[in-house]
Amino acid sequence: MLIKKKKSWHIPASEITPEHLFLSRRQFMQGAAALSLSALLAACGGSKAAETAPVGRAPATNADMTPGVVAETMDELGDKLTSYNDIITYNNYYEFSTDKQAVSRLAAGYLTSPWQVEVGGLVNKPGVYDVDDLKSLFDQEERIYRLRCVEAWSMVIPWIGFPMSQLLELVEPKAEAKYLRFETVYDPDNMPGQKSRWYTWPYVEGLRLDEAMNDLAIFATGLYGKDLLPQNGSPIRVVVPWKYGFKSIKSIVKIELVAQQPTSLWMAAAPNEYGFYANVNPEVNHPRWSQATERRIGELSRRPTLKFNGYEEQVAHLYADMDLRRNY
Ligand SMILES: Nc1nc2c(c(=O)[nH]1)N[C@H]1C(S)=C(S)[C@@H](COP(=O)(O)O)O[C@H]1N2
Ligand SMILES: [Mo]
Repeated sequence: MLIKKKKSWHIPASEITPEHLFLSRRQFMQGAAALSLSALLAACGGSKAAETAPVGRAPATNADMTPGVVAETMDELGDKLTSYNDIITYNNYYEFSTDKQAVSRLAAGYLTSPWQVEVGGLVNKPGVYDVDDLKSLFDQEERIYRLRCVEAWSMVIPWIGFPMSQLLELVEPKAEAKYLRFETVYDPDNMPGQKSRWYTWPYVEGLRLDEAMNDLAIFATGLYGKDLLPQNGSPIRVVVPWKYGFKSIKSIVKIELVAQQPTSLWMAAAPNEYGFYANVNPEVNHPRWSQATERRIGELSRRPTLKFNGYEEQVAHLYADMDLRRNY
């Protein structure tokens, strides 16, 4: 008898609740207004990010689909690594597409070298860093983390990167600095999704400074023993594993230390659905679906979602005096 195995990336459409299917007419109108404003801004010379980052794309080549060498095959809970193929072909990256299975193709050949990251705002030592220099300045470590998307699917990914705290110590945040604000590259000519009027580009995310100083928070430059591919946020991205995946912002060009809580792209798009903290929490449902369980990519049955995505011991103290229902 021939048993036809479902492809591991196949997920019945009924299980997926895309983050993007929510915009009301009012938000659509705001989006339209934002578009005409950004068109005006572009006419005035474009964004700073577009000037500091390389833009363009190389002819798409056959990307190497073989993983590199990893030190471990499981996370600390005994969950096995998601396959390299799933990690590089099932992606949320709205700058390229809202279709997870189209992102890797559309991002293929996107040029991410050389690449600079500007670190500024409320710091004593602002600077512009070449990603290659960051990689030699700080030891690169492997960190096996669970990634839990707010859409209720998850993966286990062996990242390569360095703790955020190391870069922060280098730039010396001032006493007034309370938050970090991250920005993804703005490059609509090469990122077709950025032509969409539904979102306020560039993608922005933020963390509280003490969250960023936590040892779990890293800047990732690789996974599965190799440099990141464009679809995973090459050449450098944030990874904060106790928060929903959307906090782990890809392909960053700017990090600013600020006094006020930044407004992320998702907070601007749907403030009633996405808050600043976005800590993984099975007890607080998304307004449109349950967060109690999740589907691990490559597995068939669902599993319970863990508070703080299983990192409670390391991070719960950061939120000791907070109401996690109000601060969602
Ligand atoms: N700039 C940017 N960063 C982003 C996103 C995005 O659309 N744009 N999607 C987020 C979401 S919703 C998730 S779940 C993760 C997915 O990361 P992965 O594709 O590397 O698994 O990236 C996050 N970072
Ligand atoms: Mo996500």
